[in-house]
Amino acid sequence: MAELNSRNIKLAVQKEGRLTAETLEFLRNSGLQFESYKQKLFSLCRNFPLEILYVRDDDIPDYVEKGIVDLGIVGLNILNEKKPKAKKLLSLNYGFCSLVIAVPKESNINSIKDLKGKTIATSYPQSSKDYFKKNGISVELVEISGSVEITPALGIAQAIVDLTSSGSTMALNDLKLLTKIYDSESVLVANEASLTNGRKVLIDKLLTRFNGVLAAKNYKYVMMNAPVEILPNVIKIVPGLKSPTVAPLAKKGWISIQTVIKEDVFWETIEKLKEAGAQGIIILPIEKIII
Ligand code: PRT
Ligand code: ZN
Repeated sequence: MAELNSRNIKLAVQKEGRLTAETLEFLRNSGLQFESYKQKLFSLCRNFPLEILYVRDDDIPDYVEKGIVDLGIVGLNILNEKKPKAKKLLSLNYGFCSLVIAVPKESNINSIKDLKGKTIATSYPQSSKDYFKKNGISVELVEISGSVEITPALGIAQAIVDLTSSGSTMALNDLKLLTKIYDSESVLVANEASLTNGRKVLIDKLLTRFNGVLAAKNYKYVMMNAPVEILPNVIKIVPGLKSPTVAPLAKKGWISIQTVIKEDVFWETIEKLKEAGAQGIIILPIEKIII
């Protein structure tokens, strides 16, 4: 069992919020074993020298920059806002949202140029400042810590800059989207010194696991039976991550083909394989791919 000591690497994750469940699931899918009941202060992994610290998401960039932790998992939005001196290592493919500018549906603000001189409420002052500066539009920013969506109705602001994912909160507050500032998802970020000192070996081991889980999400494993003469055709249809495995079947002139197919072309590839004469196609999820 791993021990609590200074040789462990430390990873900060959100204690309680939108990213917590998916982050813990991602870590467990990476083969890390730990207890997280009520995520007290930290967990010690049973099978890897890793401590997981549970903190407010806003504190993660600072902890990573200062080396209180070696790694952090946090929304890209928080990194864009806090701009820590730290290295982004991976995008983790969950926690998707966008930072947007929205205005009341009835508003006569129709383009970002119409925002000139207007008051804009946001919890993302730095991202907003950067955006308006880049676009040469001077606005009055009001920093609000929560419920930014209701500020136009309260007469506090004429527009807002806020996160959205489904868009339903905007719709409920009679707001319409004016433009998007950036897209965000959950990311893995590292302390710069931890990437050059003795901890790098452990970080690289974790990265292999994380990349394995991420790559597996993009592929499916497929087994099929086919007449031997269509094999060249099958190889053309399946742009393989690796060369397909081919084995003879008891039925004369027939083979079994096993391969992987990329998620984004999956169904069109399956259709082409069927048209080419493949039969009995079996599709399996992949747990990890180590390249
Ligand atoms: O307590 P702590 O400080 O750790 O958490 P928090 O309350 O600051 O953050 P939390 O848990 O709300 O969000 C954590 C992270 O989730 C954010 O930093 C983003 O990276 C990500 N994320 C993904 C979102 C959303 N989707 C999202 N929809 N963060 C916030 N929202 C808000 C949105 O602004 C709106 O108010 O959720 C509401 C519902 O959104 P719609 O568009 O689905 O209606
Ligand atoms: Zn927060």
